[in-house]
Amino acid sequence: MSEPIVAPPVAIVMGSQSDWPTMQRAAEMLDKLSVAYDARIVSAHRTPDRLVSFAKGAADEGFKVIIAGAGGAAHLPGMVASMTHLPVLGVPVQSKALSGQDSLLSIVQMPAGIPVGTLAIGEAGAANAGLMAAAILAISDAGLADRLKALRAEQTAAVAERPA
Ligand code: RP5
Repeated sequence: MSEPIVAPPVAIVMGSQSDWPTMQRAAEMLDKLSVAYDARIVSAHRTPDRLVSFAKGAADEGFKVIIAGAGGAAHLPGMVASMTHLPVLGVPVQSKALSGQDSLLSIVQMPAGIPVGTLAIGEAGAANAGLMAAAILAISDAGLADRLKALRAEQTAAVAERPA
């Protein structure tokens, strides 16, 4: 009997191809932890129909956590969150005009009722979104929890006591 096809638990969506260098940091963290993901470009402004069909169908597709990154007037994470009950982690991509302050404020200031878990601006936020997605999944996956703890221990061991 063939193995059942298991959908990747994490969706990484971003507003533009130009967000990918930032959002790749989330993908790298998930790779390190052997968590499967699907990365897609879904723009709130340029591909609104794609946004609606992705967000409304995400749970049925088998996703468990969504990481959404966008820059500037960054409506993507909030719009996705408005159409799914899945946890949405928002990554403010560093914009050219306002260094990501615009992205941050437009993602973090959600009105009560529709939460977006907002991370830091830029690559650190994307990396932490990957780790946070893994931590959410690790609640019900002991093997992943062990891999997450091992990654933390590795990180701790890599910090020298004194500067070189
Ligand atoms: C947003 O506009 C995207 O998330 C991106 O951060 C920003 C700029 O997009 P491009 O003009 O580079 O496609 O929608």
